[in-house]
Amino acid sequence: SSMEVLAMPPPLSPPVILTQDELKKIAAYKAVEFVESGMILGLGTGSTAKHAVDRIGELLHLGKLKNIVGIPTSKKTQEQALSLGIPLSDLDNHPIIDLAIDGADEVDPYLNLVKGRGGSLLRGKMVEGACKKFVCIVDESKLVKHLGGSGLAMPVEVVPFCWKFTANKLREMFEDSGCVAQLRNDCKGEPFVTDNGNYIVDLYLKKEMGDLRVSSDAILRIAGVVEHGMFLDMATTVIVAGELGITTKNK
Ligand code: ABF
Repeated sequence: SSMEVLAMPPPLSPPVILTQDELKKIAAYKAVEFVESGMILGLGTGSTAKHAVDRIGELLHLGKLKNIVGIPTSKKTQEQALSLGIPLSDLDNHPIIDLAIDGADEVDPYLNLVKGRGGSLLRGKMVEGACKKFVCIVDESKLVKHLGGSGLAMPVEVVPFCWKFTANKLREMFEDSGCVAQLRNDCKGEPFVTDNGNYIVDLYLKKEMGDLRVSSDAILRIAGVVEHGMFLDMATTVIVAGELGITTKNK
């Protein structure tokens, strides 16, 4: 019997699927291209910003960057930067920062952000508020049409003193949006404590919030509130890494 030899189709190169962490790293490395020697740099927090801080440490060691001063946005980033040998200082000594690079949980079309789902927001808001340029780095999963409409938490940092009272004021404020206000717990079921010794109340809304500026101001008027995770009109650039490439959005 004869054997039929079938022509094999040419091998297809497998599609390159990047993991979410690889996308975060791509956005982070792109942002570090904005860093120049001699800059005072705000160092962000979270799994995306971590790649940027690693990269800055690497460029310092390679001698490609010189005379950088880092201003960390959390204790965790402070530890990371110290372990990388990045010289550090603070806002008291450097009230004006050249550039900050940090992640976010949500980014709307106007470059407004939600931050703090990872637990850090107050130090970041102080540092990023003092920056000439704030480059936010995200993978495309963070893009939303409206902040707070994703069904995920809108974090509010509150003083521990009578936090239930404060949480209830917040819930009442957004009652029309079907708000649930929940104290954030750590992995042991104890209240999560921020770098500043405060608690976080996560707001879950069934409908997106109305005017963001009005909501922001109203939240900040509640006495027990320290700060919230909406970063309105702060990012000057957002770098988005997606399956189809990198997009840079400028204000
Ligand atoms: C911090 O990192 C927080 O403000 C924000 O919640 C988070 C984003 O984390 P990741 O990059 O890990 O998604 O800046």
